[in-house]
Amino acid sequence: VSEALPSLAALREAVLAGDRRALAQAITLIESTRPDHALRAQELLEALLPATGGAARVGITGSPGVGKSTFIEALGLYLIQQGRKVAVLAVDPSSPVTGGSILGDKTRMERLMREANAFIRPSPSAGSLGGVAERTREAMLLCEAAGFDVVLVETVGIGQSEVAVAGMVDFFLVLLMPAGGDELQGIKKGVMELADALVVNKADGDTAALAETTRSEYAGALALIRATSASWTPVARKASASLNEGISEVWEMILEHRARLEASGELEERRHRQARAWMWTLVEQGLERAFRRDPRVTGRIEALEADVTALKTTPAAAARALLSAFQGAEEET
Ligand SMILES: Nc1nc2c(ncn2[C@@H]2O[C@H](COP(=O)(O)OP(=O)(O)O)[C@@H](O)[C@H]2O)c(=O)[nH]1
Ligand SMILES: [Mg+2]
Repeated sequence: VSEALPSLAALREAVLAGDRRALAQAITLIESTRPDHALRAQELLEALLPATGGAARVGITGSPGVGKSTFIEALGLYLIQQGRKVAVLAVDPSSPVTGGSILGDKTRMERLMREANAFIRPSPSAGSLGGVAERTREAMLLCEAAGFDVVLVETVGIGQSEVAVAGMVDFFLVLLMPAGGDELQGIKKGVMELADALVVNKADGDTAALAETTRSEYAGALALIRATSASWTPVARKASASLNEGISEVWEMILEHRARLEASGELEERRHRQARAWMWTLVEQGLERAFRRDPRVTGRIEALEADVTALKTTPAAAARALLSAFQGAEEET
């Protein structure tokens, strides 16, 4: 953050007024690694908290090439036509080099980018998945404070990022490729269990028939998974993002899910659960940082690790030794 930042009060007002430039600056502030920025960012978030929570939060995942960007652009443009304001965020810890390859790849959502009611932000470029996810979550709150009523969070379907994104949204959608026979391809059971819907994309041209076969296979697979909600059973659909087919239907489905979970109280409960889990994630991260930095711990880590590797002590005994060193230090300070 080289440019001078406006005062917090000014930034807060501008974000609340829906100023996209201010929103971008605010997100830059939360992504900054400077301690003074981190303090200001937290102050800003606190001040904006009452204005958050108003968006439909939708996570979208899928393997590279499945059509996430094309789908998000089609959905975003559709929503803007409906009078919505749409923010697109990304969690992409896989590519620190490009600073968010997800949104920087060949489909850049150029049409969506030109819309006054759209805001697109690539993944933060630095940090662990935990750090990236944390900042995306905060960015989502800022988008809500700026009046965006739909937040689409994109993540690439590799590693643990789906779990992180599913843990910050109201609806988690998995995009899939039309694929043959027994290769219920790519999708891990764990991801399937997170999904509120599976959507087979590219249901067009040569792959139209295959998309339908794939969809019905996934529908069968979903039926074997126990539903996690009393009011919603995950479904398998198909769409063609490039032909703009099935997009409005996907949105109707998301609204239906929303209406049902709102009526049953599950939507509120889901968000409460996510907020509590987020707090504990931060506590755990903070504790681990403090632990690793503690002088009484750091001095002993190397030797204990060596003992564990050489089978001179058990991991449990080594962990106990480190923890009591840490706790002893805590009590004396
Ligand atoms: N036939 C067809 N191609 C699509 C569709 N959606 C995306 N594609 C193409 O698939 C490729 C990858 O799309 P992209 O949106 O960049 O995928 P991402 O990597 O998941 O973001 C591009 O060449 C798109 O034009 C679709 O619905 N039908
Ligand atoms: Mg993409």
